[in-house]
Amino acid sequence: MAPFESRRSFLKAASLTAAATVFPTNKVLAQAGTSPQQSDSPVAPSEQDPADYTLRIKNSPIEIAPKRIISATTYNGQFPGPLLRFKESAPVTIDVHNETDTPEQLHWHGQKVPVFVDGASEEGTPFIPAHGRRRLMFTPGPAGLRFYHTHNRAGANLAAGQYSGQVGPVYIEPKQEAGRYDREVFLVLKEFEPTFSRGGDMPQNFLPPKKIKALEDQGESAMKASLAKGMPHGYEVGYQSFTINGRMLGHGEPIRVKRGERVLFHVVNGSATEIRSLALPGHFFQVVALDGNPVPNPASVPVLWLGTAERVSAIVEMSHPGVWIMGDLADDDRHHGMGIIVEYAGASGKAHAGKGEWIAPPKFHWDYSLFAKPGATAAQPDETFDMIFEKDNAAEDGFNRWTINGNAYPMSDQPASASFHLQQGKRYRIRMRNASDDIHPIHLHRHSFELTKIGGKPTARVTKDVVMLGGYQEAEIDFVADNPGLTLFHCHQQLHMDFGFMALFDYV
Ligand SMILES: [Cu+2]
Repeated sequence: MAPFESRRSFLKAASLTAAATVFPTNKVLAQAGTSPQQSDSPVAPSEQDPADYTLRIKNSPIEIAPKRIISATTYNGQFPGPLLRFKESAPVTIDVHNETDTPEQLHWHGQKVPVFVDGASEEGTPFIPAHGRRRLMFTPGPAGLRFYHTHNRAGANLAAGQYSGQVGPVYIEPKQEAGRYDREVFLVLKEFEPTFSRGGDMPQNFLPPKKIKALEDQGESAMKASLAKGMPHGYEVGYQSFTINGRMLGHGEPIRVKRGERVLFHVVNGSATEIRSLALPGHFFQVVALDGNPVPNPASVPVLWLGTAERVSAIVEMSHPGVWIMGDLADDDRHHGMGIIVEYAGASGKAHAGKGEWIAPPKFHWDYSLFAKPGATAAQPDETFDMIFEKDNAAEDGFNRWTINGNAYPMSDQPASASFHLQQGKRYRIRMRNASDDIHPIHLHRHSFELTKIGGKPTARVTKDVVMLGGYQEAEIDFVADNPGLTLFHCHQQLHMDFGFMALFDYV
């Protein structure tokens, strides 16, 4: 599949599935069960109207390279799912059909939506029943790059949750675009064919080195004690194949550019578990938005780093003709597909015929504060929550168990109670301390937050919904409680969230 490009080529998902968008049967509606329009009458009038968009969750073959065809649960039989373009504040109706045997949750990541549509069973969003349908109606926002993905727990099932192909980009058109550019290209980064291993090789040294000694001592001694008891290292996940927009490097349509063009890349890390990097030899990325939100200081950087579920919007001025590999810094992952060819018009020579050239960029620390307004945020929190994140090595059937302030979120289907209580309108600060050596991409549902301290440095006006917290590091985020209802807070690494790394906030 070609990279998603420009408004011109955008098709509404509904039109892609027009043949399948037939009048819903009563059977399907009965199974759907839970829609805001449904009361006592089985079919409310608005259920009869066609939806603006239709998504079908189904198991599909996906060709990630010629004759390399994998099986994945997808949206509309494709990977990534269709690009959904919304307008800020213009309500949409979306029918989600689940053609699989498993009840599903579709999460509207990064959007300020009610619990009823957010797509997290922990908050109380109804499941999309197996072989059923839910009609969702909501007002998209805030503007910018968002995405949608499954929010099912996978646990030990590597075919479930975000290990599958249930990831698609969302772009909510702002009233005014950040930065001047000639065209847009959407890139969804995603691995396939996962396997378990003992221990992993997560990149560690790309964040500024700001370890806190006390956290390190605590984490290292817990690990030593576990290993001394004869425990193995907890399971990690690795992958056989790596793709951008569902195609391995060299097997998709190249991004064709012209010298002097300014291309706005919207990059989504759709991985279940991995941190990704992206570089384009000889070029810089001017970062204009993080997680879809414009940054106050659009700095230029040689490499983008994205934790799971993070997004970066960055403008590249095409000033270095050639045929290049835009790819991950990890050689092994790039050799297994994590890259895409960028080809200048008229470029030829030794690097042609679909094979691009790769040059590793200079060493660079990914530091969110580069994009911030210097100094501390002006706003003061009404209340501060302290959180410490800890790993209990291999404690849960060989999986690492994760805790927030000593509590692992229950791994049963039973609803859990909220551990943090919010009052509407108040501003909260979360002071996060990571007593593990892993990097955690921390996500808050249904709210955006301001990054107020990272690597010991006060920051202001970087608005995000996921932030990577480095091993044995600390960070602070502020948010305003302005969207009542149960709200899930979790690490977005599937193996971490599935094994305890979640907490619920409620409004009291
Ligand atoms: Cu984590």
